[in-house]
Amino acid sequence: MNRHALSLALVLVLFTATGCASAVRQPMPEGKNPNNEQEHHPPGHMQNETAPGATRPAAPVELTTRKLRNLPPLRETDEIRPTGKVRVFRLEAKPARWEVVSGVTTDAYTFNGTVPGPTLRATEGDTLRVIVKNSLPEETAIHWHGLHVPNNMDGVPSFTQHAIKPGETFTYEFVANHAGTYMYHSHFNSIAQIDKGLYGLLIIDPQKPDPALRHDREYTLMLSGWHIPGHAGNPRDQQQNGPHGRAHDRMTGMAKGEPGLLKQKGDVRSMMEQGLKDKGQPNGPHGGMPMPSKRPGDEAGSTVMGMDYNYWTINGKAFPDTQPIKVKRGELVRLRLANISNGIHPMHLHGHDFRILAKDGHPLPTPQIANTVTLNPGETVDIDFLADNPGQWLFHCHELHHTANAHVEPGGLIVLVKYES
Ligand SMILES: [Cu+2]
Repeated sequence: MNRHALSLALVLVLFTATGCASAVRQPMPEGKNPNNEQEHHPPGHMQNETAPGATRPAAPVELTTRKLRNLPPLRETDEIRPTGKVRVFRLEAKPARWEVVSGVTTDAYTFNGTVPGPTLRATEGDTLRVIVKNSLPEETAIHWHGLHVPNNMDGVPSFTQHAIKPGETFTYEFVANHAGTYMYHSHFNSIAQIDKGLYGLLIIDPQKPDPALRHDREYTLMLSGWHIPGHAGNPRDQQQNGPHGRAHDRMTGMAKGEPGLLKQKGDVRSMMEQGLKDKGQPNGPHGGMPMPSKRPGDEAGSTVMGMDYNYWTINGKAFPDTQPIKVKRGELVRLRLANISNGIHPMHLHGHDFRILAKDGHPLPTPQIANTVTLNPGETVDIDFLADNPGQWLFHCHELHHTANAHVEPGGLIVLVKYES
């Protein structure tokens, strides 16, 4: 190929490429329209929205993200001075009936009759004295999740203390040593006791809060999972039926009136219970994993299989019974999230971005801007958002099996962000 032929070929290639680009109306960089023709823009493009004859360009839109970035981060305290204040709390671990959603009530283990238990709150440097009475039919103990307590206050029977026997009282005492969002929960027969409701939030406020970072409102959201006997829809049923099998049919309403479905789910449960007894069997439902033997909590209707959830709750309630997050336009809203379940929850906020301020109580020096934050089991996360987009928005787990009640959508881990006028 001679030089002229090469040039021609190159021009043809360029022409063809330009022609293609025009045909599909790909956006061109500013000032680089080789054909000098009027550019086409898809509907909604800024240039098409300028009214004919208008001379004043529209004011730039200030992005929420920018506003969030301009806010100061949370600060970690360098030094805690004891305040000399003793904050006394009384917790009674006791059985109670708990309604996770209207019409669905289960046998729960509670602190003071509620799930979660009362939120314990103190300031850095305060002494926390928590008097725990065990009114359960079995032993228990409380672990202070995320706190640096003396070893004998850590609440792990056989390692740091004797379990608190039924009818006994035990007093925990320690200094609230760093600000943040933490949890307390049972650390005995843990899967059964936690999944029945033995947990709560523990919030420690800084001694010297940053006056430049003031939140107008604050909400706590504790995420938990439940296995409620007699209700369909645990993950193993789904595995048994396949991802688009009977469980899915029930979710989409295709299997309405189908006989035998619940019976089959009951059969699956029997198989699972048999599997528990046959511990270590290679082809059992636990793949040969050694399973703990039956424990006292099992008799009360719970199982020791933590992933056997069919209900998910925020502060003890499944959607639509979750309490809405009420905000007013212009407010800076702080949410403290804690995941006490054995599931992973990517929590997603509609219509807004938020800052991830702190993880496991610790402030992030540069808060991350996001609209989804994932909480692994045992994690706490603090986020804040600017309420600048009025309406009624969802804040929900994006593991969509967690936004259903016994496989019926919508339910579970959904909460509404509601603007008040
Ligand atoms: Cu989830």
